[in-house]
Amino acid sequence: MASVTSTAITIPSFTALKANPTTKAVISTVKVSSPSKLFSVKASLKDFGVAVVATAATAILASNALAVEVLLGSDDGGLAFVPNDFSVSAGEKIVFKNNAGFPHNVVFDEDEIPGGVDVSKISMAEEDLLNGPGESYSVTLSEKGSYSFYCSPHQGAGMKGKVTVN
Ligand SMILES: [Cu+2]
Repeated sequence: MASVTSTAITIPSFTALKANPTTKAVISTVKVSSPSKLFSVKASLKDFGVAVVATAATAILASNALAVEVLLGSDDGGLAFVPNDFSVSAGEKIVFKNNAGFPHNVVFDEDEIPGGVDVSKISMAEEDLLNGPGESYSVTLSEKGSYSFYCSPHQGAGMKGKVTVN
C-alpha cells in the first residue's frame, strides 16, 4: 500500500486531498489507484487500434494484384460508381475506392442479390462511410449471378451500380 500511494499520487489527487481533508484515507486508496488503471487501459486500446489499421492497410495493398477497381465518384465530381455496370469472375476481388465527392459507401440491395447470399457479409453498414481520399472497401463475391448495390448517402442522387459474377 505504501508504495502505491507514493508512486501514484498525482496533482489532481493532491488537490482533492486539500479540498477535503476528512476523506483523506478514502481518496488515497480509491482515487489514487483508479486513474492509473484507466490510463493503462486507454493506452492499450489505442495501441490495439493502430495495429488493426496498419494490418488492414497492408492487406489491401497486398491483395490489389488480382482485383477489379471501381471508383467512388467520377473524375468530374459526379455521384456515381465508375464503372457502374461490370462483370467479374467468381472469387475475384472488387475494390471500391474513394475518388471524388465522398463520403461514399457500398451497400448491396438484399432484394437484388443471388438467393442464399447473406447481404450483411458483403455490404458496408448503411452508416459506415469512406471519408478520405483513396479509402477503399473490398469485397469478394463467390456466388454467380447479378448483384445491385448503392451508396447510401447518394442513393437518391442515383449512385447505384450492378455487378455480374460469372
Ligand atoms: Cu456516394
